[in-house]
Amino acid sequence: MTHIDVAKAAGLSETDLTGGSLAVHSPIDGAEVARIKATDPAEMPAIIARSQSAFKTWRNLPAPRRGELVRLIGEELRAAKEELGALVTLEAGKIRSEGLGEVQEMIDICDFAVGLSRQLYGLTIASERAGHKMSETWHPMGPCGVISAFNFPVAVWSWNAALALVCGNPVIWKPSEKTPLTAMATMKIVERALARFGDDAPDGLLQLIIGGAEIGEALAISKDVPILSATGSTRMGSIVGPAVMSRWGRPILELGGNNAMVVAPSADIDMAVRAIIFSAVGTAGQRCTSLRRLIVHKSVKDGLVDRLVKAYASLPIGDPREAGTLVGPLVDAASRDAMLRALEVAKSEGGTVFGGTAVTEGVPKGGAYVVPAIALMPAQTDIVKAETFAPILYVMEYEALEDAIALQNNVPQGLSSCIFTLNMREAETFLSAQGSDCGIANVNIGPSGAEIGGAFGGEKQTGGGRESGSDAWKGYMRRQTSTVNYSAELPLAQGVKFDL
Ligand code: UN1
Repeated sequence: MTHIDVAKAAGLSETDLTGGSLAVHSPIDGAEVARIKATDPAEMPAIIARSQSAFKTWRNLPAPRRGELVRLIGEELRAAKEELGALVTLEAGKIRSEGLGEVQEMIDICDFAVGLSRQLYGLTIASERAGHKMSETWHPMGPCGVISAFNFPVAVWSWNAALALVCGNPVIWKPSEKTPLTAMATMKIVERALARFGDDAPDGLLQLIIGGAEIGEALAISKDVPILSATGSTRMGSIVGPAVMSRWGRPILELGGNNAMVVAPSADIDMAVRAIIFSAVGTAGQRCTSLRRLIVHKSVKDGLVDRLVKAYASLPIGDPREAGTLVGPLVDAASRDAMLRALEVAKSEGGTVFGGTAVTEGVPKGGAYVVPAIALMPAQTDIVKAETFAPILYVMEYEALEDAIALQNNVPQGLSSCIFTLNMREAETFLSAQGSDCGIANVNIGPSGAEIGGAFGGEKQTGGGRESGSDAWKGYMRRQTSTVNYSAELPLAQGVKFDL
């Protein structure tokens, strides 16, 4: 199938793919797939106004009815899974199984949100005053902006949109400029669900805007967009977060990760090797949750490194559409160059590097393919503390668990982490208050590939936001505390007397 055929099979028409000024390239071979129309920044006020007006209707619809729309979106996604998954592969360069997995993640969050639509639970609270009732209720907030990154071009939108919708909020989505086609195809799927849902869905409930920083900024500065969920680099978040907060909006930030695995002496090394390979080289190291640092006990380090170096030497690198490929391309040449530069720095900081070269043979021409790298480091140097969005695994050793945990925590980012150990004391210490400081901490599982049922996000430079499961929905609603006095007295709290 040609690139155009893949895009058309996912529902995009000739008109969608041509006549605009924004060129879309496939990381597979660098070929131009489409030239699409970008959103004129001058249209942003009207787009936001449409969202505000949709909010006035949508917030009044009972939440289970709102959930019905999300159920239909999930159904349409199931029907379109193959085609949308193939487009994710084309536009983001993921291998087939990961492209499909991304769509499955969208389906999963839709299922979760449908159930949630009947469970937006509040509280009743014991009042200190006789004849008084206290309660807590959750209300819709208003338009929710979603800025998503190229590496999960559609799933990140769905975690936000599925929750925002059942919570009563319209959504305005700005995907990465590198991956607008998957977003456009997702909107076609959404349109089919909206058509089945009927007239209850207001115009402007789900909107897509395409372009660069300028339109993202319009979302960040508009007081009519009370929630802005942004996924991407710490640099982007450091601009978006303060902009949203300076006008008293609510940012939900999911930024850089620098995820580590501690491998303890008792670890099941066979399992650790498999987990390391998936989490360090899967998605070509371009997940926020990718494994970037291996902190290995001295007693097992040499054996583990030998096995990894051998396994890395036989990684199937190449066209992500081909069965058997495990490592597809990086998103573009700039990403590859950043990886090669980081490895030079690692060497200058005393590192010994295996792999980490550009691949040009046996791969489609025009793509940025690399051999994933292992870098043995003498210490946690500056380059190890930085997130390079590519398959580089820095290896360090430790002797006492305390030191391993200190190393794990001593980076600016705080997304995901894990320990491989069969020792219950070590596992529980890693998960305890004196353990990992990350939003995600796993035992005998790699740091990537989280299920949607848990809250997803992390601390420090990761931004502190939570999306997806658990009670992350509360981030999309406003909390209201109500005290009702059903007595004929007017007692004041804290026993204050104030009688005239
Ligand atoms: C991301 O890279 O932005 O946990 C999200 C994971 C996926 C999500 C990654 N479920 O790896």
